[in-house]
Amino acid sequence: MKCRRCKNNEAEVILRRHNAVFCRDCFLPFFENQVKRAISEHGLFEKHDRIAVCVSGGKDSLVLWDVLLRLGYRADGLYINLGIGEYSRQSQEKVDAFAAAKGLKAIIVDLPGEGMDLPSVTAALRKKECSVCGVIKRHFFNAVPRNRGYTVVATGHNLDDEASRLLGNFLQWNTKYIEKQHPLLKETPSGMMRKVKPLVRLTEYETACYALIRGIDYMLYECPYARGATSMVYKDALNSIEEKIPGTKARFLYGLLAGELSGLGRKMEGAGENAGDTNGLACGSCGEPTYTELCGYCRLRAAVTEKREKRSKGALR
Ligand code: Q46
Ligand code: ZN
Repeated sequence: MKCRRCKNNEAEVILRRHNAVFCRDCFLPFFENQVKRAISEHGLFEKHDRIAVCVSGGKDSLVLWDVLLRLGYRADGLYINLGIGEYSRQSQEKVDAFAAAKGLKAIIVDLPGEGMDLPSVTAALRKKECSVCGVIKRHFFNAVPRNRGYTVVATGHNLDDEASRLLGNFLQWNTKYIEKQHPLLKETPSGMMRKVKPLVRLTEYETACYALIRGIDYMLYECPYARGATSMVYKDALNSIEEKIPGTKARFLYGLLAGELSGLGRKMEGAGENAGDTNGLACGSCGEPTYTELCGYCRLRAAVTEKREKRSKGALR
């Protein structure tokens, strides 16, 4: 089968939802055009913006960093070392190697260095890993770019991530979370950074094809705590529908973004996570926007310190 674009090379990428097949060379401009379209359709950022790309060492975030650089944006990687043993070590290696190959250096937040590695924090507080991880990521992915003068925070969420999250939110009737799903969450006066998802028009398969063609060496293993995540159930369900009815995922998500659900999509524009501005309230310890005296992360750190002090006093008795 010949590539639909150049009509010369053998096609290697098959996109049933677009009724298209591309060779390697022609797939890259297709991919970049989808990213450009997401950026312009949702007004994600401009050429003068400074973008902090949240990188995990996985496929999507490294692909995002790569494509933004190729499109000429000022983008730097931001990695959080969660201290999850071999998984974190290998993930950081992938990020460092990717950056070094481009003559760049990622910004690294080193939680073990702060005594806040995820396994010991969750053990001390007897909390679930992913909920603590969420507090940590929300904090550093806002505080670090903000303190370093970035104007935008970008994440590698793709069409599969967003469509499966939407399905999960509908099935549970979590309508207030649906409002947070927009690819653009605007910055707030109190200091919530603008958050964007430029890969929202591209599937897992398409980002994997881009990574392969561009020779991006990414972390193949999932975080050990990701096992049994319900999001995988929703992804599998959507994949089996997509298999029979190509284009379903895209229509499902874009329909919402276009405001087909009683104007909910339009209501979401720039709303969601960042809509609840704290009206100038800031954490007494780190200065991040928060409704309470201390932000979620500083409360977490204080609780861990207290537990450790109690334990060491107990051990001395
Ligand atoms: S939340 Fe949970 Fe992920 Fe954090 S602890 Fe691992 S699986 S990395 S996206
Ligand atoms: Zn704080």
